[in-house]
Amino acid sequence: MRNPLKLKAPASALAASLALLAACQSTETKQETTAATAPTETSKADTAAAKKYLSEPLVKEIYTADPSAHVFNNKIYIYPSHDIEAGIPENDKGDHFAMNDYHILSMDSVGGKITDHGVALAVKDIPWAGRQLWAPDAAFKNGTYYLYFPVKDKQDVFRIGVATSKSPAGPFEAEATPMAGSFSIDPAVFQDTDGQAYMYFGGLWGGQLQRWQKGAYDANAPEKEPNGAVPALNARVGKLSGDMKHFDGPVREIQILDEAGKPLLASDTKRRFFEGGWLHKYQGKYYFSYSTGDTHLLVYATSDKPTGPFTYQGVIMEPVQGWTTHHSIIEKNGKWYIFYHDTQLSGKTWLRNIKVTELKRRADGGIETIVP
Ligand code: FUB
Repeated sequence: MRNPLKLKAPASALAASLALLAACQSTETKQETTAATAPTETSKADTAAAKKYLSEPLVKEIYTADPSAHVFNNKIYIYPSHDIEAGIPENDKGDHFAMNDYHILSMDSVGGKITDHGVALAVKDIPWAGRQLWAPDAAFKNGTYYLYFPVKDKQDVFRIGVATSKSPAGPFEAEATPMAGSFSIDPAVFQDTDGQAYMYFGGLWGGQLQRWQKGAYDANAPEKEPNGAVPALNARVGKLSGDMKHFDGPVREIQILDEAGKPLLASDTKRRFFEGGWLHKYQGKYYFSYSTGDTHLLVYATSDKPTGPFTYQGVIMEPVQGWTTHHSIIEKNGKWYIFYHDTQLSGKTWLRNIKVTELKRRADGGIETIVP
């Protein structure tokens, strides 16, 4: 079960969550806040507990998760999920992650003032959507910004939609239908140096990836992935068309291999793909990083090609507080950063807060493990 009690929340953080709850539901207008804001009563009370965390939440006025960060126009834009208290009991399908809209955040540099640009897209404005706006991503091409979002359709099947805007901060207007051939969750779009864009996506359990093993949605498939000494189910990758709104050709399952060149097995739960994929390029190599889900790690694998096969390399981040772990990686002014989330503010796994810290590499390009 996606159990929030895996790691205990500090008592002061739990108290803070009650005080914050009302404010968290209502931030419809543009707001400005600061990463290291003047201390409020809540944050003062939190100081002692916060010391046990590597980084502080980037925003405290709303709950945010699944941060996809990008540098557009020399600013950092963050495309997170907007967590809310929906009052839905927890289950392995993630019904309690019942988000309704997105807020886009921006800052000039890490540590700078954060701007919350208000609601950028809401479920009610997506013609085909049913419920649960999960982890989004964004891209820019030829004067247009693209927001990619997973949401369940009216049949309760996750699909990936695309919405456009002339501003990186939105508001975004959704296309009338989901992307043809899309399914599951957690889209991450990577644009290679030759201009070609790729979308990586997929997530197990509540993300429904295990329901697509036969090429079409299987409503009778188990709620979890196959287990044991069988190849693990993997993320999908598809080339995007020139207009960034369609897949250009077939979507394929990527391969993640062990050190002996064999596919990772489903039983290898500390290394196999679960959800939250991200692709970045460093010194000509492609780094595919992802969450291992029920073992709560962020790990990575590398390849000489954007579509893989990828070879498993190691752990980027040890478990955070909370069940889910999700990240993105960007470079700004020669430094690399990882955006991630935990549940410092609320102690509840479905009410998360985004954070950022520096990503450091070894001389061979390997990523140093972060203890959050
Ligand atoms: O936020 C809902 C889901 O939780 C995301 O899609 C997953 O990656 C996990 O973070």
